Amino acid sequence: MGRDDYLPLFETRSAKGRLLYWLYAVTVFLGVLSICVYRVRHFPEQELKRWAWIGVFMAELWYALYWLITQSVRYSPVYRYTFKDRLSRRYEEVLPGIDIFVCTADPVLEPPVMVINTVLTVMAYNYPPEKLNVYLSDDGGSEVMFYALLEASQFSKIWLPFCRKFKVEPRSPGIYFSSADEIPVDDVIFAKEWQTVKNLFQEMKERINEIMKLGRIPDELQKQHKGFREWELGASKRDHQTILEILIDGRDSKAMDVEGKRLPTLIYMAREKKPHYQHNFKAGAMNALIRVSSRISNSPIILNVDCDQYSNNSESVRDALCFFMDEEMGDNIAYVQYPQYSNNITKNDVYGNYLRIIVEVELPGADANGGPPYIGSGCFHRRDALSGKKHEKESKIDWKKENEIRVKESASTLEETKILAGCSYEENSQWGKEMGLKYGCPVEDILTGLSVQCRGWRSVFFNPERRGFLGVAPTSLLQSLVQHTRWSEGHIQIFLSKYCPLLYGHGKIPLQLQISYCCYNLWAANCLATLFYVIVPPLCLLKAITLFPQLSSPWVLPYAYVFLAKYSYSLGEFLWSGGTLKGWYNDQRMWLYKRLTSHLYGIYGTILRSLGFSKLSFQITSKVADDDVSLRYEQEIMEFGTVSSMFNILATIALLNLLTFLWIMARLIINPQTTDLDSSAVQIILSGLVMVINRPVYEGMFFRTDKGRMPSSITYQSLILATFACLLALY
Ligand SMILES: *[C@@H]1O[C@H](CO)[C@@H](O)[C@H](O)[C@H]1NC(C)=O
Ligand SMILES: CC(=O)N[C@H]1CO[C@H](CO)[C@@H](O)[C@@H]1O
Repeated sequence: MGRDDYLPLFETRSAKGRLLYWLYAVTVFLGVLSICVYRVRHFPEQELKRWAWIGVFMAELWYALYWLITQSVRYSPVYRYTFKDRLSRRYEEVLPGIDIFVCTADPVLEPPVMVINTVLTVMAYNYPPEKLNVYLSDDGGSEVMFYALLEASQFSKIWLPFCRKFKVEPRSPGIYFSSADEIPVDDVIFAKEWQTVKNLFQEMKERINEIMKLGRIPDELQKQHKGFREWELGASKRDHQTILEILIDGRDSKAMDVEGKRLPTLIYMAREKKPHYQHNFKAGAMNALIRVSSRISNSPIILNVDCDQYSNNSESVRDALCFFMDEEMGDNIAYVQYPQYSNNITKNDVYGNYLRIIVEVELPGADANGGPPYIGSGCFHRRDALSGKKHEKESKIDWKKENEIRVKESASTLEETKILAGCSYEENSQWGKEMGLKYGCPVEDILTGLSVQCRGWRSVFFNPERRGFLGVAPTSLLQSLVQHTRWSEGHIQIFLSKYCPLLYGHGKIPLQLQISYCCYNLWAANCLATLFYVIVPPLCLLKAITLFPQLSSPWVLPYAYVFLAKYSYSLGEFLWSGGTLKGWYNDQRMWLYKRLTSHLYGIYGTILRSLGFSKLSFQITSKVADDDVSLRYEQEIMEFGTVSSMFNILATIALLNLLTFLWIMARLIINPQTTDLDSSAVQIILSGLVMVINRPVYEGMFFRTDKGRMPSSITYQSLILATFACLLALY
């Protein structure tokens, strides 16, 4: 036992600059109050104006409330740091086993080569290999995926020693070899091996892609493994029995790499699928994995990653263990959530995919309040917590004993284990309710995290400088908006269900944490206020109805202050967390667009569902893009290109503001007396801002000629609609 027995394994630091924050928060709050006073004291007489006034006032009240809610994740963010050297000094001999779940669902949208790259990165963690168990769940039930994994199991015997010997990073062969194209010259041995491994990888990749094109496995390859027999017997994507194959058995001391070192366990699983059975998407796959792994390796810690989220840091397992194994504070930690980054983000991030403020500001804020939500991927779990166990105080874990007990519990045959992944296994059980991931919600991960926290656990957000996991971001506007639609729909459903954090969490988790959840749960609720704010003031402008204070009146000051303070603070936050000015402008635009489309559709979907019209469906975001689209993505040109009602909304609003603005300008030039500039100034500025933010839409409609421009049918429809609305307002 060393001197540092009682030094903690991780450290928590609070953010600085709190005085400035409070100054901002309090003054903005006062500004908002003054705006309310103005709205009440200047309540208009005239009928039409009164309705518009009430609408604007409601929108402003909503914004104020939502702004207050979002302060819950701002006032005291915390940042975590780990001490891996202390971990290995104290616990190297008793490090727990780790079960790693990789989920894939479609071999076309999620190409096998990408999936095995991810698998190889998690096999190559800097961790005792016999303690790593990697499970690939293939909901696509694809023979090609199985073949690819078989190839990966062979390749790992070369790749793992290569990584170990030369400290290769990142440990995804695809990324590693594509980012370092040239042969390293300074080290002859390295250069030689580098070239050999690269060639082997290249050949493997070509073999897999060849088979992918062919669509089936040639007979001579089928002899390589008995697993292929399942497909010979007629397994198809929607109808097959459980396929469970151990490709590398790490418990077997004969499973060795080319240097005679042990290998991690590698398992392929396609849970049973039958038509007419509800499969519950990824949550169903995860629950099957939890059960199956409990009979094979039964490790106390589970990591789950999406198949596109490769590990960019071979130390991530050790980092996570610093939290779970900390003597003081580790016992009540249920999961350690890493942020989801993408390696496809361009400099100014046109589609705001980085979600910079959420990742860098809000999740650390939620961490301080009791723990971040579980966001579905890149998350280390304590098996017990995920399976449904309550947190018990004073439950110290003896990691050495823990490992032994678990190994005993897990002894079953493969045939017995397969039953656990059957379609009917969950009938009349608590799986999907109290055990495992919850079912029935498009964001089942959030709901699961919430219920884990409500069972007395906390969670931790860990965002190391070198990213833990990197995925693929959507590369077109529509993909991004559709992805966000699913999220916002799921969130609002949670809010409206019995799982609403304010009710479900009442008395179980801190109030601040309940409110933190509401920031996201109420995303969709923003759409009405925003729609009102970008449509009604310009129409009122045409009708000469003024909704804001005159420029010369002192009441304009609170508006100006709240506006400037809020946006400067937001810009400050963005730049502080490493963004660019243009990135901020793009991010603001994306939030506006999400509110106008994704959130609206989210609400609409929720209403339909509550009336019983539509069933839950789950769209997988494609991880492949056309060359054309990719090129524009890299040049940060906004991609429209397809016909979608979402674009109709965006284009109509952009045109409406443009037409109003032009009309007013024309009137001011031709006949200045008819317009009261002083009273309408704020509305004119508002329309001007909407135009500034919509620049890419105007370009897409009128100036671009490439394939990603706005489809002309949408331009015409929106033009007609916007003109009609203006005429209606004028006469
Ligand atoms: C990924 O890892 C490499 C080193 O292996 C590092 O240079 C790079 O910055 C990491 N990427 C991110 C986004 O952190
Ligand atoms: C879908 C897509 O555009 N993927 C790209 C992500 O970024 C990598 C490397 O930057 C590209 O190779 C992929 O084509």
